[in-house]
Amino acid sequence: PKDMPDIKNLQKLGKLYQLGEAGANEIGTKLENLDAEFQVNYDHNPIHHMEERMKDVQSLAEKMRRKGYEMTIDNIEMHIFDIAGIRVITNYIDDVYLIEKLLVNQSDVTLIKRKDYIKNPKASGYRSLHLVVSVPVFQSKGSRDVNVEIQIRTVGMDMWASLEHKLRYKNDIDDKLVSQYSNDLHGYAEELSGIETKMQGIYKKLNNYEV
Ligand code: 0O2
Repeated sequence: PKDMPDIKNLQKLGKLYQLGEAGANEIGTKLENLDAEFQVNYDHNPIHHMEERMKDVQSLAEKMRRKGYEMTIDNIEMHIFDIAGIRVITNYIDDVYLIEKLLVNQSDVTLIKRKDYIKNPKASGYRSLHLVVSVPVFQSKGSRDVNVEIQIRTVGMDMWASLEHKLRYKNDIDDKLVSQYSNDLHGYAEELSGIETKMQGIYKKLNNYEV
């Protein structure tokens, strides 16, 4: 495609992806360490599991087009914060904010951007806490601050987002059905949120911990 970078820029893009991946690894290790410490000290695992992903170049190009920027390395560095992403799936809702607090309080982590779609869900019903943090990555020629996007959400929110994502990208079913399912899913997001809050209440009574 004509908006894809040329060979020289492709090499620069490769370097950007390598840096991004290193940043995501740094954050991933921090999160694993936090979860392990919680298990030992509080007999509680805030993290259910994590998924790391690098944005594929096609969807990077689409996002640049959507935002109206020419596909240059400078523009990508300046305007795209989610080349490297980590999705953190937590067991309970409070764990989302616990993970945020413990990560952002670390002296080498800087919060760049925060969108709380749990307090303010999207029109679709989508819930998740989105953070962009910057973390230093040590390279042969010194340290570079790298942006990593972190999506933190519960098991229920994740289950919902996967199904809704599938519906969003399915174009072989009729519009009426899509709008009915979207409507149903909007309601289910609220029901799930209610159930997760109630289950968290029981869990907290059974497993008392103070941080
Ligand atoms: P991919 O391939 O996962 O990246 P910004 O990045 O803040 O400049 P953007 O992209 O509008 O602007 O950010 P937003 O809306 O905060 O977050 C985008 C990502 O959140 C999406 O990634 C999805 O992973 C997720 N998301 C946001 N809204 C919804 C929703 O209604 N339903 C579902 N299932 N997921 C959602 P991308 O960009 O789609 O793809």
